[in-house]
Amino acid sequence: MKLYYAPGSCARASHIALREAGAEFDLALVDFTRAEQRSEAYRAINPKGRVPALETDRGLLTETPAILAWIAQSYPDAGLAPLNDPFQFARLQSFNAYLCSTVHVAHAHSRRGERWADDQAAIDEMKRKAPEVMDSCFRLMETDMVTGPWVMGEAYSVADPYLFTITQWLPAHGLTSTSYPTIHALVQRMLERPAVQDAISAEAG
Ligand SMILES: N[C@@H](CCC(=O)N[C@@H](CS)C(=O)NCC(=O)O)C(=O)O
Repeated sequence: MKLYYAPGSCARASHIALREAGAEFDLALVDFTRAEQRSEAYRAINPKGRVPALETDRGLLTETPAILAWIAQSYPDAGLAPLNDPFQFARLQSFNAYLCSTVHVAHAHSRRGERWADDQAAIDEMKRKAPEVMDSCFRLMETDMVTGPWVMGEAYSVADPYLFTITQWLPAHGLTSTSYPTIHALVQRMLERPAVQDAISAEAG
């Protein structure tokens, strides 16, 4: 297996989950500083031009919630999802879908406005508004979604590395996780986990 990643990107969630699962995999750096994600060579691997992408023996997987669910299902002994409870599994997917489709997209409005507009004024306006939208997403997760101590309650799951990864982006918006106490405590617990420490140091090179 090979995980295509960029340091500190959303690929970190899949990276941590692979380590939690005890999977054997190689890391392949996609260097954003050289725009490698848009290179012909990388697009031949992942036409989306994004990370993460996970090369498996059955083909390429993209989209973080899909990769996380696949890891949890492929390594059931690691206990990374409520695999025997369809309702709880759907709740986990619901949380990860929110991170993917709403929170991550809110974040991208501050850095990748050119995806949605050509007009510089519109791009600037998206950038200006992004911290407000990120804050409202985090307030909603804090009050209505994250049970604590982990996202799903007592059981650690693949939702935790995903939330951890996106929470690391708050300072880019002038925000801090301390404003969301349950999420902040979860981040502190994540930082104590060997899989998280190993992933961070591997990404640092
Ligand atoms: N929906 C995708 C989003 C992937 C994505 O946008 N990844 C970012 C890094 S966090 C990326 O590759 N950006 C490169 C670019 O926009 O050029 C997922 O959740 O996996």
